[in-house]
Amino acid sequence: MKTIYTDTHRLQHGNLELMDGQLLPCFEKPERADLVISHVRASQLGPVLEPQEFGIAPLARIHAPNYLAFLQSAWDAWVEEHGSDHHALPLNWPIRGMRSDIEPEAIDGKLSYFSFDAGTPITPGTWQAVTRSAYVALTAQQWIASGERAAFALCRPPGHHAAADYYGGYCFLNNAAIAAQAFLDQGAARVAVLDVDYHHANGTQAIFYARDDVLVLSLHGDPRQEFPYFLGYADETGLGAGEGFNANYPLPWGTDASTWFAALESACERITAYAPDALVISLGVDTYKGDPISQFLLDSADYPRLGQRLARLGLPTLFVMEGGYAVDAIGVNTVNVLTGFMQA
Ligand code: SP5
Ligand code: ZN
Repeated sequence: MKTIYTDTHRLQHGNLELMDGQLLPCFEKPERADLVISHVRASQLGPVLEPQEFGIAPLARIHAPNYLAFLQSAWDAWVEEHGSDHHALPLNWPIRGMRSDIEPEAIDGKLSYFSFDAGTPITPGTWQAVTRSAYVALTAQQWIASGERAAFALCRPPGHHAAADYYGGYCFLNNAAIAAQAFLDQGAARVAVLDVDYHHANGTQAIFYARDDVLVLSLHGDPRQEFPYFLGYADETGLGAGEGFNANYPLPWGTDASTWFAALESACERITAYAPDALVISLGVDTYKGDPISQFLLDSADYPRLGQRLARLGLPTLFVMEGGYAVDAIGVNTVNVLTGFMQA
């Protein structure tokens, strides 16, 4: 299996995120992808290739023009207002009854208008890093479109919390959604996106919620207990033409492998019934028992089994890297999924 990767991810290197009442060093840090790529290289998985350039068009198939314009200009606008000593974080959000329909002029207002958390700093290299991360996904998608059974897009920053016009949860551009749309634009009739990251795929869900050409499925920490709290319930099944094409599997804190794999089995049955032309896996390994911000109990030896089950779906499969914060283990766990897939 080919891996697509670029060092450009290191340009997203935030200093601080708001967590547990403190400004803590960012959990979503360059060492994550560095560890994964070094484990890929040490394994027999296959070659590592650089991404190609795709310009703005495939990003604009998913994201709103004013949102892309904001992301591209946000750091410069921040520096003009606040200088470059601190990375850009939002401060307040429009809760019930406040206006959320007008993009403010001031950069602090814009940051809040386009974000949903204070864990996702914008830095000097954010735009460069996030566009290259999307190009990693698009390059891997092209390999599959040209006949590869599977490919691994080692994206960083991750993408699944980003919607058409908002960022958060360490995500800015929805790499998996951009790749899924590319399959459709190249002639696929149906694509399934299965998100196995610990957190709900709120951005991917929102992007495709009213559509029947993308089936979105997500296994995740129950939003009653877990971030992002305001989406990911089981009764969110799609809207209009999209009714029946969204499936959530919320699971409680402390979920172990047997419960998690039972939910995976249900999701896999839904995918088989949908009979998509391609499958995108949003691959987070923050389901690991040692993850510092998550509360599931999967062990490293469980990840090959995930890859094996996905291989049995028999579909062209694009793996897109999402979360996973136990830096010591994320290389092993990620490569375990991929080698499990290859061996099946
Ligand atoms: C891509 C991805 O995995 N994003 C995850 C974003 C999580 N953001 C912070 C969640 C904080 C939940 N509380 C953790 C408490 C740790 N003491
Ligand atoms: Zn996650």
